[in-house]
Amino acid sequence: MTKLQQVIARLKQQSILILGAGLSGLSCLEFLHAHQIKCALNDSRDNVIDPEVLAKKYKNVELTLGRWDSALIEAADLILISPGIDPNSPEIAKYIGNQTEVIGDVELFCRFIDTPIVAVTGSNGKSTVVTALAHVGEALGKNVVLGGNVGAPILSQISDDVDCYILELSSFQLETIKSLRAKAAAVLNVSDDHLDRHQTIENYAAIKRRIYENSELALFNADDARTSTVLGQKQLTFGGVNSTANYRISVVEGDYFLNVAGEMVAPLASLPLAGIHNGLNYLAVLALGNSLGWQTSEMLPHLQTFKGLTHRCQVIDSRDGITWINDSKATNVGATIAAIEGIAPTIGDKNQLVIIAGGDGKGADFSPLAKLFKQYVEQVIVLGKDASAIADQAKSAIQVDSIEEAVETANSLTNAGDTVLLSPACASIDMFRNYAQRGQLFADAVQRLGGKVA
Ligand code: UMA
Ligand code: ADP
Repeated sequence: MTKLQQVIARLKQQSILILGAGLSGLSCLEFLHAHQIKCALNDSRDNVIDPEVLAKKYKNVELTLGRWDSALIEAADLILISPGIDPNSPEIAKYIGNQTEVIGDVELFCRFIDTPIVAVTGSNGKSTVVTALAHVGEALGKNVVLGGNVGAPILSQISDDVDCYILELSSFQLETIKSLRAKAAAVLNVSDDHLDRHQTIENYAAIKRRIYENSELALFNADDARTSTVLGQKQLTFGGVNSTANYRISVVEGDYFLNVAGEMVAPLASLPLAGIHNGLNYLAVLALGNSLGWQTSEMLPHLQTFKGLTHRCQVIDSRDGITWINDSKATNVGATIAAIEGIAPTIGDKNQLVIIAGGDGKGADFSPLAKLFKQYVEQVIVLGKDASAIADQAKSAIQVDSIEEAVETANSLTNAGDTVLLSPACASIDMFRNYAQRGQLFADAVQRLGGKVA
């Protein structure tokens, strides 16, 4: 019997409930359906899926929408829970029996996959690192499959002859992980995020470090103690200019270089993604690629052709001489700090940096922003649920009600040569569908301005 056959045989004996009818819940449903395994599906919200369409495609699925179904939860042997649903939330936890197993789609995947897996987590940089690694792998002719938190649920990505699965994992997915045995695993960094769910940063960091359990190689950030592990596997580090990491940034005659085991392999300025934080991302890609047997020298040309992801410090085309930067994916304080530190030194002394921030802070502490606002930022424009908590970090701030008003206000405060940075330090859900919609509306508003200089 293969591992997959064993997993399926076991699933067929269980009463299975999928919680959440989003991307991961539906990928679980599709997987079970493809293997003729019965299950129930429960989503506490209405209108997330059309029950008739679902019933046509998946016969015999018991479906409850609009409320948590306590009877289904109590009856389940196995709950496949979506990452966005907290298994510890009282309205669910009280119905989950002691014998019931609660896992996510990624844990199910790891129970039967023997193909090498590279797994990456961290508060920031995950999507950039895994997408760049997949880009490099493809360019080297490898059959790499990218999935997980980056967008495509991994159960819907399974295919034949895969050389390597590259998984981006969130703390929510790692919360229910037991069977991951990664060829290489990395925690890129840990800063305040999702504390509304994980309560303390220590708890959040410990969940992230579960990625290292049973991994062949642990790659961690030499400058961030919360990423390091004491498990017994092979360890490698990456880090910034003051570190002695295996993969580090070095300064030679004022220029920054990627340094791999003492060798300067590329000047940072020769690569497309700006900022020291992206230098660290490049180092992580090289280290993870090396762990798969890819040579640094063959990977480097393909880092050149990776142009980065939208909504991450992306410069928007504009005709007004102002540099408008869309960093809508900065959904936590750490990302905004990296953006300000990366961008501020590139702005001439005579030019101003204006920042637009705010949204749902998810319980984060914004005080680390105060020093950077003081040092680098001329104007702070705030919006959303935690607008005033961010305004408190600045000497003065202007509160607005919409992203369009934020852009107009920034436009009225700036001139050619200045930079306006949307880097919210917050999630977008209080005002937008997601960070991508927030970034797109920002870019659209900038385009509509027309331009101060033609
Ligand atoms: N739901 C309820 N009740 C609740 C909360 C949610 O019923 O109280 C239901 C919703 O109605 C919805 C479903 O659960 O139908 C959504 O489940 P979900 O929030 O887990 O979202 P998915 O669509 O399954 O997407 C998830 C990840 N979402 C989250 O972790 C919140 C996606 O990461 C991931 O790309 C996808 O699985 C595929 O693996 C997104 C994300 O925001 C990008 N991640 C967070 C982040 O990056 O910070 C962790
Ligand atoms: P994630 O998938 O972890 O959210 P992304 O690559 O999507 O990471 O980037 C999210 C945000 O973090 C963006 O604002 C980006 O500019 C910033 N960022 C990217 N890499 C790093 C890093 N290594 N350290 C801090 N911030 C980063």
